[in-house]
Amino acid sequence: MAGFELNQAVVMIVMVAYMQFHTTVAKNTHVVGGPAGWTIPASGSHIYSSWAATKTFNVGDDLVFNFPTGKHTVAEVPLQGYDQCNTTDRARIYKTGPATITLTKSGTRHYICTFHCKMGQKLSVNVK
Ligand SMILES: *[C@@H]1O[C@H](CO)[C@@H](O)[C@H](O)[C@H]1NC(C)=O
Ligand SMILES: [Cu+2]
Repeated sequence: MAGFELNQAVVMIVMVAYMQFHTTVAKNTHVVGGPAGWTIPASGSHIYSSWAATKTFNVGDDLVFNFPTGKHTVAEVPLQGYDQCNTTDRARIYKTGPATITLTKSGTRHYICTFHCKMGQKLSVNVK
């Protein structure tokens, strides 16, 4: 009987550890734009909106922007800056590629390349 209870206790401990692993460590890495990376899109920013539409972004996930340092940047900007390619109110700028950005809070986040935003190099993600 004691052995049976011990087995149950072990099973419980393993289950709790498994659940904690999945709630605290589960984090996804999203490579922006897939294999094409962070670049001037051949046919406009819909390439990045289409890419984002296929993903679910959660707090704690990472965005990886793959680009050669000096060729592009990643600036986090408010909606107005995203729409108008205006970097005045940018929150942060990343000039070294690849740039990994952790999504630390929920809501919509906007990223633009300060060189090529007007050519459609911009990304908006909705973080759950
Ligand atoms: C860019 O944004 C700033 C701050 O919101 C604003 O003052 C400025 O007029 C904007 N510039 C352009 C060209 O829209
Ligand atoms: Cu660029």
